[in-house]
Amino acid sequence: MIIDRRTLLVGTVGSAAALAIWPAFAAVPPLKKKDTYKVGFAQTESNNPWRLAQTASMQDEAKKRGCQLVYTDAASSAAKQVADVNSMIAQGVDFIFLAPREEKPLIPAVMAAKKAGIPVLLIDRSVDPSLAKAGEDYLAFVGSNFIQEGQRVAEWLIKTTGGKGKILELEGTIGASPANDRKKGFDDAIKAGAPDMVILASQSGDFARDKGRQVAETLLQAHSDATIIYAHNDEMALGAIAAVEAAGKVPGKDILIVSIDGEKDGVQAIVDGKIGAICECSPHFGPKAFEIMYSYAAGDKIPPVIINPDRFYDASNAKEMLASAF
Ligand code: GZL
Repeated sequence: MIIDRRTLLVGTVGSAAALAIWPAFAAVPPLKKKDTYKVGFAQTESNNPWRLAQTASMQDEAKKRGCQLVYTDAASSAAKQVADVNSMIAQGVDFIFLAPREEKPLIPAVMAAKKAGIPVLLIDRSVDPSLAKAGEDYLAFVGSNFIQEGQRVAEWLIKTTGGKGKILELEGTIGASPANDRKKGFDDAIKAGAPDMVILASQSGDFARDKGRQVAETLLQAHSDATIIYAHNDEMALGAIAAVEAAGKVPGKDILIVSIDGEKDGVQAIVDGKIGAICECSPHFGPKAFEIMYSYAAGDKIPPVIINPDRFYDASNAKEMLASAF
């Protein structure tokens, strides 16, 4: 009877005999070279166009390559996402694509997959680097440079306003790497490049349109002198437009709004003059994610961090680029 590596590991991991025969994975578990795979994709939620576009991209690529996709939706719960990964392990997937909803709670899922001998590729979001390492605990991170996204939006603002303005910041999901890094990139760039600009308040809208609207309403009431809103994603920026208009102010005139993602409604809002600029964050992960998995199986060295390039939208190009927005 052939006991495959994973069964033995999962079945007897921790016993001296197992460790004697199967050394614990110091590095990322290997992936056998095959034509097709049974892969898991653990999504965070499906409550906005960005997540839906990412999921569609992964499902399309799995279908194109004839891979069986075990898809889960954590419905905005990090705890459920951990359970989802554990269920994929129990189903014996060959490989896991994971977009960790928050940086710390998903560490046990990454480690459980490693212990089970299943390589994990982090797509879009990452985990706390002090708790898990690329190239050791998981294969790699592929996604945008979120710090740079925040910096690019800040630089556009400084240039456009001559370094003047009072900012309200709508943060993404608390504990999520894009929220942490978009805040760091933006706030540090404003501090360093525009001493006269001030961030009046900063609060999470959880990357959601209605929550973003509610938070923007509250902050606008508390800070009637605000002249800028920086939203960590378009959904919250679109919510903020509604809040600005409800406050009897004109978005793009009284309040300059900037954002990140590049969803169709967001780019259209630039065309309509309601949003000033958006740094793109492409959700189209499918082709690259599967290419990395097959390259890994073929024995190629995979870099620990693979950055997706982001385009930038403003009034100079939004109209012509609208068709290519997601
Ligand atoms: C960013 C991604 C974020 C998007 C949001 O890579 O994780 O999650 O910016 C989405 O729109 O909810």
